[in-house]
Amino acid sequence: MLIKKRTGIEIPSSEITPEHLYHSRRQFMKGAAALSASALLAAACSPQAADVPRGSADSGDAADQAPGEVSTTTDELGDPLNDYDDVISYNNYYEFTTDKDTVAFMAEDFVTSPWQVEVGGMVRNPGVYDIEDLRTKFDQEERIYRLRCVEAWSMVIPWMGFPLSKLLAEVEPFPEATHVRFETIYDPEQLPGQKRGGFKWPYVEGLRLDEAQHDLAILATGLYGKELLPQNGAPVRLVVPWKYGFKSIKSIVKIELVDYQPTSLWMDAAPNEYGFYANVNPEVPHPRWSQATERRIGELGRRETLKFNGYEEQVAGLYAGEDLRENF
Ligand SMILES: Nc1nc2c(c(=O)[nH]1)N[C@H]1C(S)=C(S)[C@@H](COP(=O)(O)O)O[C@H]1N2
Ligand SMILES: [Mo]
Repeated sequence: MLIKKRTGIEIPSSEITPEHLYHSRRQFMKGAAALSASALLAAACSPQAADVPRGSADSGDAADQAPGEVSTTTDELGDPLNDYDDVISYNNYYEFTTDKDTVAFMAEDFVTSPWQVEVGGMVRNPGVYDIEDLRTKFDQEERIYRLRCVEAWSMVIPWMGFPLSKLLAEVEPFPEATHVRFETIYDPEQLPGQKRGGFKWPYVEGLRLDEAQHDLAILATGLYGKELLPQNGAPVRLVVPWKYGFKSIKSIVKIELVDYQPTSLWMDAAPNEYGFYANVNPEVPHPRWSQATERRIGELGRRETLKFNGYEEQVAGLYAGEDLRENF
């Protein structure tokens, strides 16, 4: 993984890019949005979008959003970053809708300020953190990560954020704490999906404490050098790149240290399909589909899925001696 340390507030790219380049980039993005291979792919792969190419309707808004600065164009494996437009317009966020192409539109007016995150449970120093505290207290770093959805699509995303371990160190977990439990905001008026049955809202996720303390696990506050947009989990979301995307819970309001394995929303909804660990593993199929390959958004054809999503060297030690089929 590439880590570039950055401190302080990011300047919007519109202020640091010469005016004419900024506008020509916007023009380019608008043209590209209508024609990109990923738009065609998305149209081909999602029935709802089949007869309405993206770029014609709501992704006009997406194309108006110019990305900020990033330090590189690829991840550490040489895979190109996904286009900003794809990252902000193809999303899973069931609190809005299950239609990935419509989340961005539905989430447009989601209120992310003021915002507080309560950190507590089995800790010496519980506290309520204002989103601004999280942005300024902890150095924001760029982290280029692959995101592999359990549905077998993936992207490469340049996040901005900080290691969760830094926040945990500050609150000082008691020795009895074994796991970390995360909760998304519960607000059915703003999140219409929470009025639907079938899921136990709010969205809940969890990590073992040693997983949560691993340097690769971050709390993200931005991507492509800009603050997160609502569809990507603004104002703060978890990113755990070696696990399936559903572990990376969005729009967090509560982080709790506990002494039990939390039951996530997905474990509760379908325990035989979604386990607590959800480590990316091409050898363990989902009960309804293979996990051996994936579709990288923006590419034709499929790629082999990598064990632990390509982060095996860094994280395999967390699971030494464990049965990865049993702990799926
Ligand atoms: N609260 C909440 N968090 C969530 C989800 C969700 O529906 N609700 N979807 C998850 C899934 S399945 C994926 S793949 C990622 C997608 O993140 P992205 O839209 O920023 O790419 O968010 C995860 N976090
Ligand atoms: Mo996902």
